[in-house]
Amino acid sequence: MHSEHRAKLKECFQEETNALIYLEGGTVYHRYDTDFEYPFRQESNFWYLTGVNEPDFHMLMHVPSGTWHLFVPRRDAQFAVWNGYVFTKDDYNARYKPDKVHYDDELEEVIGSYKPERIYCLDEDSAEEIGESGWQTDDNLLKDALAYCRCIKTDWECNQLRKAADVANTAHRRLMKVVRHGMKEYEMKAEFDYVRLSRGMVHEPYSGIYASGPGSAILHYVNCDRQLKDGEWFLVDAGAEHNGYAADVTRTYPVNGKFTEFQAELYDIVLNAQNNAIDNVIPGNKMEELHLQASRDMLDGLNQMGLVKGELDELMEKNIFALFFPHGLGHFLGLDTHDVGGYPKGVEKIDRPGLKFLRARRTIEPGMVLTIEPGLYFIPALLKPAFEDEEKSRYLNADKIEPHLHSGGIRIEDNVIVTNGSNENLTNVPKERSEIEALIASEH
Ligand SMILES: [Mn+2]
Repeated sequence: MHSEHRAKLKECFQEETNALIYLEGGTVYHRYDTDFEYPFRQESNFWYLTGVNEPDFHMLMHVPSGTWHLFVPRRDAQFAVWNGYVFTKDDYNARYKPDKVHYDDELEEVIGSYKPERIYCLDEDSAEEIGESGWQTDDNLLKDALAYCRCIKTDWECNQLRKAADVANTAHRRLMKVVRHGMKEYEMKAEFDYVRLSRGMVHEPYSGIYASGPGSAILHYVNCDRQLKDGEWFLVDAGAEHNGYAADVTRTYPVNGKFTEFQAELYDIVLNAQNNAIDNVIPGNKMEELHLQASRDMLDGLNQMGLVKGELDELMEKNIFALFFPHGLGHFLGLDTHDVGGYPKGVEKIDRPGLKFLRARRTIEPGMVLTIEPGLYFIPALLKPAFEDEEKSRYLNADKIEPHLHSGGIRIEDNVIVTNGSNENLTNVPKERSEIEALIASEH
């Protein structure tokens, strides 16, 4: 597993005759100037290459031979008093199976023994530190090389993602069973976290969003304290993390479990766009094409509902979709929720409303893992100025939009592994209206 990752990285530097790769693992963070420790979670690149999820480690890899060295912290007895144990080099050797294990104060000596031509570092800071002894460093290539490797998942990685997805699926189903008006958003979070934690997944891959009513149109809603009200939307964007690998799933449904006619029409527009996009997550297609197609599908739906008006091509050209769908269609998923590899060298972000934040722009290949998450939102901060804008206002039916301006929004998000010619959807949570209504009704 992690040896496979190191072998992939070594391939990227195959022209090198005597180079080293150096990475520093993560450390513990404290809350401001206190002794409150945030739970430790390894830096993703370090975890990817070593499998070590403990603080204060370093690693070196000699490129031509592939020999990898693990540098472990030299702890004193006080550490054991507060943290339980002090492990020896032999303990770490058995646990992580590096080619060589050393204490961290031996780093300089080991580097010196190679007399490397160049040392590849992840960032400027570590390059500066390592370069202090006069070694030539490069902080440019390693990050891109790791992004290139991490973007295509191995079978083992896909299995970790499946396990995270399985727990996220169960937790999302539970929320559909317990949702009812009068509950607080944090009670919904508690239900989700109960499933996640009781399955041993202590880390959240990202701060979940538990948003009702108008909060469902706030893309990074963090409040989590509002009461769920009859007739409103509830949007939950929450996942799980297994061995560092993330699930990232969103569902939106009416708090009372029954879609109104208006909610149903709007919901089906998003669902239809999402299903179309997932069908097109196949090798050879490009993420931006999928994004534009989903935007077009949803604009077409809004046009048929009479919320926007005009000829579809013209509406697209005027970026009217971005008023209702102001984020990217999806992103890579892996050790990071917004995983690396979205922009390979030479591909720039497109400076166009709605596309600017699209995190994954590259041709789809087998082994990539993506989220597909279209959404439609009534965001007063975007729509109100648009009503006043001479150019945009003529494409908007303000009279029909205004009554819904504070009703929130809908997002539906699944996680998809690209396979040869097709894909595997890891998310198995009801998203058809009839399935959602049935599940919500089942426990009431
Ligand atoms: Mn996402």
